[in-house]
Amino acid sequence: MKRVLSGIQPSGQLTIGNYIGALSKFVKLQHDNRCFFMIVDLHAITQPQEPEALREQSESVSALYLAAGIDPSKASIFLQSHIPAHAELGWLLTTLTYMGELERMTQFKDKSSGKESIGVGLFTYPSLMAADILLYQADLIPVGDDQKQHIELTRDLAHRFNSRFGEFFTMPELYMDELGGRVMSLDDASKKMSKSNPNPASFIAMLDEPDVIRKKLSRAVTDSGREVKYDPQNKPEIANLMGIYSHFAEMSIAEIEARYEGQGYGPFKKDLAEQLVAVLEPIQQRYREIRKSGEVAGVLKKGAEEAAVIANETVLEAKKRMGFLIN
Ligand code: AQP
Repeated sequence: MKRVLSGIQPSGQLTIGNYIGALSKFVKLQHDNRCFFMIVDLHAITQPQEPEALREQSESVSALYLAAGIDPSKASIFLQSHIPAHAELGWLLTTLTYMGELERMTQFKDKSSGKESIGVGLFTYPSLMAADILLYQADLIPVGDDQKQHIELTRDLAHRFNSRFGEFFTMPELYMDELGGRVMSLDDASKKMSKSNPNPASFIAMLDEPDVIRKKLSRAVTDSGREVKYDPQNKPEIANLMGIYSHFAEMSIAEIEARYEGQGYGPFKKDLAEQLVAVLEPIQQRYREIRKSGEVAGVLKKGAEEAAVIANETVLEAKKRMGFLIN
């Protein structure tokens, strides 16, 4: 069995970008792999978070994992902060990371651009992410396209550690399917759809009410043409919507083009909204039941107990190899 690890930040309401790029893949992979799915709260605080909002979002994301179909008897679901080994290995790997490597990270450039003061955590967080992955000796990392660079850094750090201290860390591989690499914003197809975008019209949240989904899609920016044709260069907005359609309806791009030939954008956008509602409404229903049941705390406790066994073992061995005295 391969080991699979991934996580999502509780930094806002999960979007369909998070669902396509990450969560829907978690659900698929849990059947044939040993899976660890975190809620990465230590990453979330690299941007300012109100304590009450962080608590609520951490619980909400955990409940959404369950509602989307992650089965806690198959996968370990836990909060990153519940396992101190993440921060510990994170520090060890930070000391092996070069400034130049972090300066090249496009996510850091995007998230820090235009800000007056930039937290050091935002800069060094890729080393913590490397620790998240290496702690579990993970083989496969299901993430969206925006995380590719961070996985490459993780591989470089694993290689650096192994060369200096002896072969130890497993070399992780990025797991991506052909669809769902990167979902773009509904108001600007040059930007990634993000849960922390202050404009709610730029994203569809997994918990948006059906009528809100319909409204947001009807207002999604498109070009002035009317041909539903996949042309990311010249028609990036429609190409983005077609990618979303393809994922939710499980249809190929060619099938979508054929279905909407000669019909214009109106019917396409309407049907897309219904495809989203058909998948998200049952998830929302389950989400409400899970929140009411109070089962999340128990799931997180069990997940952390399972994950801690492996994480503690790994960090102890890494410390031994680096020359720390162990009691
Ligand atoms: N637009 C996207 N398209 C495809 N995949 C995406 N992911 C995020 N946005 C898209 C994937 O979701 C997972 C969790 O992401 P994250 O919460 O750890 O951080 P992020 O990538 O920074 O996501 P957001 O939504 O943009 O959060 P904020 O706004 O808080 O920064 C990752 O696998 C990511 O690739």
